Amino acid sequence: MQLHYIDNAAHPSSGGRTIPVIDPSDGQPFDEIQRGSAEDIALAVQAAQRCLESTWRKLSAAERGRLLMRLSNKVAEHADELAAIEQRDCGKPTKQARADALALARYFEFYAGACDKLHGETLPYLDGYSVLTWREPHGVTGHIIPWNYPMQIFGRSVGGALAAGNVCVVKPSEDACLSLIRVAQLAAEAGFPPGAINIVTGYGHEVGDALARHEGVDHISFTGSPRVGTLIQQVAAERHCPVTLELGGKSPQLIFDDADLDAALPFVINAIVQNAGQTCSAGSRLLVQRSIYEPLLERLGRSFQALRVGPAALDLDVGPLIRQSQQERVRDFLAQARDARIATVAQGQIVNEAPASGYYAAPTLLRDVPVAHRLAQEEVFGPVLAAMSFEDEDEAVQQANATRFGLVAGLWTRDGGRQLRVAKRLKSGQVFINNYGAGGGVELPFGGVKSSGYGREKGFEALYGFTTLKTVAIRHG
Ligand code: TXE
Repeated sequence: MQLHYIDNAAHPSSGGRTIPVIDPSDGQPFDEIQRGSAEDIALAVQAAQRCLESTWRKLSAAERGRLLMRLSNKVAEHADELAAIEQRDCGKPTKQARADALALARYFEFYAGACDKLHGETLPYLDGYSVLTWREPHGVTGHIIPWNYPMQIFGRSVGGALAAGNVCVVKPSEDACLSLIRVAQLAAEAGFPPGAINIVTGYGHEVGDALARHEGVDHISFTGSPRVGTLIQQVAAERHCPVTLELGGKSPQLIFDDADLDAALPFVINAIVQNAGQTCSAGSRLLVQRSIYEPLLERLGRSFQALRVGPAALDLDVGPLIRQSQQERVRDFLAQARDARIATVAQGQIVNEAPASGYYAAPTLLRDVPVAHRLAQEEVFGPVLAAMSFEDEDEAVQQANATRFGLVAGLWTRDGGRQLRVAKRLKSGQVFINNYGAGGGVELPFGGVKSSGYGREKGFEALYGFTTLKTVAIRHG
């Protein structure tokens, strides 16, 4: 049985209720988490506030950096343990679970080094004045984390917030809490004072909502669905609390006829099957120049057929989806594709070892998906790639921008002028040219435009979002 982690100690929920933890590989419960309440959130916020006043705000930036570095080392030492926890809880194949644990260590390492590089400025002003700016932490930051990459999203948001001098109350997804409870324990072992990192588990509409509403929370970082992002924004607006929102995407991969296809195809496939397509930056739309559309689909189809899906521990190309409702969601999208007579080019194989009760979905390549169809507009959050063709640069850009989202875009062409022309016209927070994701670099600011949200996490840029700027004007007298 897992408990909340508040003030560097395990806490049962005030209501005494729990939620079962299900293994997505077989659909069976294997643990329980606390079903938290607004009271538990209040307790965690008070712990964070006490920490801020008594210790945290008195630490120098360098001391915060040393703590984060110690935590990075702890996470790296426990990478196998954390990966095993994540594998069972989220259904991640071994390679992905391990990559997530190592990415978490890398986030803490990056933000450890960033702590003492964040500074304000002095500004030229009237004679007789000196004007300076201070970058100050918001105070208590609230972090609402989804289930697709718990460790990575914790690393990028909590890592940045702590580096900037905030203390954190974290509400992980009810579908994926276990690794983050363990990370909070490791933080205590690394020397983080009680109250710096607090974890309260439970349902979004109960604990997440209470966190977003709590007057003592000074900033909210949310990653999740556009629907809940809107709710958070509304709740936060009532008390003018700043928010950072990352709400997913329908990211295009544009392939022009001069592209290096040998290089492109592994990226195109990985971008939609990684984590079973449950990735905010999944490359879920494939836009191909008409002259190479047919041969490319044929090649890609063969690769899709070879993809194997099965239980996380088998470490195949694709693991299960997180829960039954996500599996139903993917099936529903595919049923709509059939109804609209959208043709399937190829599907991967669910291997025999997969128990019938796990939440599996075969990777699916669809062709000629109309731009206005839901499959080209909405996030499936499963391994479903929607292909369509374009004639020229203008049509490519128009199709790429024709959704409400704008998180990431991939662009494949050898033409240097076209690389920059098209990249400038794409409405998205990141553009990858002749690659996709750049290896996930923690240094690279990440976030969207339009319904993909706003604000940036990752990289140094995140620290500006986790601080507020104070202007201090001194008259010399
Ligand atoms: O997300 P939710 P769900 C997308 C993806 C997926 C869909 C639904 O398309 O298929 O959203 O997933 C908490 N107040 N993404 O339903 O509900 C919740 O407990 C405060 C994209 O799982 O948005 C969890 O911790 N918090 C995405 C977190 O919000 C609330 C990642 C996300 O869950 C809340 C996940 C409330 N009223 C899903 N209701 C990405 N951008 O990567 C829920 N939560």
